[in-house]
Amino acid sequence: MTMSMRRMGLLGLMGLASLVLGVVILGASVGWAAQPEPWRLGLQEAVTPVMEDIAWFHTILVWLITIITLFVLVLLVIVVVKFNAKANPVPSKTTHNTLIEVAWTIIPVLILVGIAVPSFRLLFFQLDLPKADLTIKATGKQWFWTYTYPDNGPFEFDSLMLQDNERKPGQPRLLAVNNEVVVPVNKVVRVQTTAADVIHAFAMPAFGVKIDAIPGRLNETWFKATKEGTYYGQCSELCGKDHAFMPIQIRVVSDQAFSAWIEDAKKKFASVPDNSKLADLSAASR
Ligand SMILES: [Cu+2]
Repeated sequence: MTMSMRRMGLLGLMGLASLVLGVVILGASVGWAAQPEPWRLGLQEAVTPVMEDIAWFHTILVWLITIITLFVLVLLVIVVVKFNAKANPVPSKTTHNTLIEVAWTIIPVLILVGIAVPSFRLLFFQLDLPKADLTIKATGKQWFWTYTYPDNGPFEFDSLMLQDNERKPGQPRLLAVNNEVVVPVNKVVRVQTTAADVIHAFAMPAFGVKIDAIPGRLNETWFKATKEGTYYGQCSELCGKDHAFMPIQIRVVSDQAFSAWIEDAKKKFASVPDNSKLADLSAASR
């Protein structure tokens, strides 16, 4: 095998690898669902304006990367075929070409600026909280989440992953919880996150939400779910041995269903005792 043949083989392999990678990434940008699925490569279905923008931006970038990669591959192949030692025994001594040098500086700069503009627009969209219709507070704990609804009354509940023997048919393994978060559809929900022990992260792929939950600090983000349904997410910060077993389940419902759920929750999760009850208890124990 001659040197150039070996080089050809190597380049061919590299080309094939980048092509496969391109196809895989392209595949990753099609196909949707509201929870992780076996063999899924793409993003989950977007159900918030933020996630729609993220998915759009992701697709644009994948196309851009694919085109650039193929362009570079074509250039490499031309170099290998036209300018190897056999085809081109007397190499040119050219060292500068002002036009090409300016072009290969300016064009990438323009591409990067073109990426930066929608990128920053998306960042501001995510981080600039609109006026919220309601707030939920998620506290990460080893290894479950505790939720409160600060503007809907004094109740608090723990949300623990269902074990295999607790799951009903249709409830996904490692994702379904005993007490889900319920929010109204088409309402701006402010999510406040914190943690009681170590750093956790509140992540809901279909909503485009991922935010750290840090002890002693209150982070906030937002979402506006535009489609009723049940959505699953997970803790996304390594937080100890059961990090993989503290999923997040959010059910998006109509306004009426949400009001009804709030009334139920106030009774069901009335674990935060008000003072009159405390007085009763202490009187009873006397
Ligand atoms: Cu965690």
